[in-house]
Amino acid sequence: MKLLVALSLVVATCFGSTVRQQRRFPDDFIFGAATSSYQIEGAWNEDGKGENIYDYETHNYPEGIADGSNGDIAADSYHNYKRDVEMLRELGVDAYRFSISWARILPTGFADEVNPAGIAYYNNLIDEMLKYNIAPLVTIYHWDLPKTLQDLGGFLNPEFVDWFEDYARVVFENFGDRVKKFITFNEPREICIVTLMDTGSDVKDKLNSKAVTTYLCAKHLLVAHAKAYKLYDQEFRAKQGGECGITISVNWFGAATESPEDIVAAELRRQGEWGLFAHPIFSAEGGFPKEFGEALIEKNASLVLADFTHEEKAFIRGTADFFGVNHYTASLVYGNKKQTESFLPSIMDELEYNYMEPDDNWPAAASSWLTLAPDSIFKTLSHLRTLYNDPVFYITENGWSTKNGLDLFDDDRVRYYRASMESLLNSLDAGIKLKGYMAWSLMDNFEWSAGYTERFGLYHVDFSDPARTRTPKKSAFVYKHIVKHRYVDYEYEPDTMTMTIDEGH
Ligand code: GBH
Repeated sequence: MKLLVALSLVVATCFGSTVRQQRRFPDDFIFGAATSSYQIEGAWNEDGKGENIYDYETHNYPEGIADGSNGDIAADSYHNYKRDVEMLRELGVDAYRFSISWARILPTGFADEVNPAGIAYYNNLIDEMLKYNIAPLVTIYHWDLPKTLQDLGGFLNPEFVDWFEDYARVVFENFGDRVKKFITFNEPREICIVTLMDTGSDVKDKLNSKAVTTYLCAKHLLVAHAKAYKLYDQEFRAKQGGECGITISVNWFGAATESPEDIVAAELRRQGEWGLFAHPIFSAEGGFPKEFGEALIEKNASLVLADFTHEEKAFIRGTADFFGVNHYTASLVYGNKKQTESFLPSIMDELEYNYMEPDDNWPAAASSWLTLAPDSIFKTLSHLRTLYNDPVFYITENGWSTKNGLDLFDDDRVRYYRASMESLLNSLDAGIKLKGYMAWSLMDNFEWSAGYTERFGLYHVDFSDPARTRTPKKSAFVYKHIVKHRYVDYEYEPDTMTMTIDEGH
């Protein structure tokens, strides 16, 4: 009897693995994990760091954050970076995507005053990673604008493009000898449409009361991106030999049915959600997306005021070595229903966006906006590939939220990551030039307006413990297994919840 059980187990295991092994990730596919400075670092006013807009907003308008919290200490990665690298080694990943805090290295926002302690922090982190062959993927801007620059109008001031170029130069000069992949901006859409709405103050009235600010922000951001890209290309690439791209949030927006209205509405939604930022860089003709622009111009809307000049279009076109995609979820768009309630009275209203919602059958995460939609990475990348002539992609974020609490057995997150892996494999099978995948997030962190109530980490962080102890969740073990064996093993269960570092890491 015992023998029989044992035998059938062997058979089942062999069968399982031979089937799965037909779909493997190539050896040079880069697996990693991601974070961002404000969400993990803490040390908000230590060692000469300047104040940024999130310091300011969370301190002055805590009511805008679900639990009234802030990133003053967060996961305290400023003091725990060695443990962070140890976690990356435990996972066995090839890369770590983190961001630089602008105000930590340039406390006034301007490049004439560099903070040596800030530079030292990132040098230490990078050097620690490189000891173990973990490649840094550096996001230059992940939302934490120096407050001084916001006071001068932030992204709405045309000078922004020069401030950013100067800042990018400091980053390339100091870290480019060791960092071979730079991302200028994380999620322009969230910067120009959503981010500031996330915080407590009524920034909507202060600076986003008209859609024109969205388009102006987009325009300045894109020119700043292009300037930084050209700076890298002309002054650093020859000696540093790296690459520079941008990360855009691209969720999948599909037509709810095959009806022509739904199809048109979905296309317009895609253009307004991410085409606004992707089209100027990745399309052959450049500029804001055509149908979207026409729809707005017809309504005499404010895009006209912020459109690109012919020179700007040409300047921005083609300025990315890769397309970073943050992908989380999908929605179905209905052409026959207008969105009744939009969360900001600007771009949505101008366009009279059509209604969208996830399918009822898609499992829901702790975050209201996040569901597990079928094969949505593949749908997204296939679409982008066709539109933008087959660029190189990295998935720079993808992940699942659970509620606050010590929930180490995160089977929902495991299910989500496994589904993502299948969708990545579908993309690779189709010949899409997808080179890597970063899980969001390495650890629980300050989830913007949700504070610490929603958690995305592969590692749990105890925010009530001064040591900010990190503990691997089940998903960390499952991800590690995938990274190591290069396929998705549905039978795999960690037999202990104690992590070790494998040889060679
Ligand atoms: C990413 O944004 C960010 O890059 C990262 O910093 C963040 O931690 C991660 O995702 C998880 O959220 O609450 O209905 O108003 C993803 C895009 C845009 C998703 C803003 C949440 C708020 C929607 N995010 N959105 S709502």
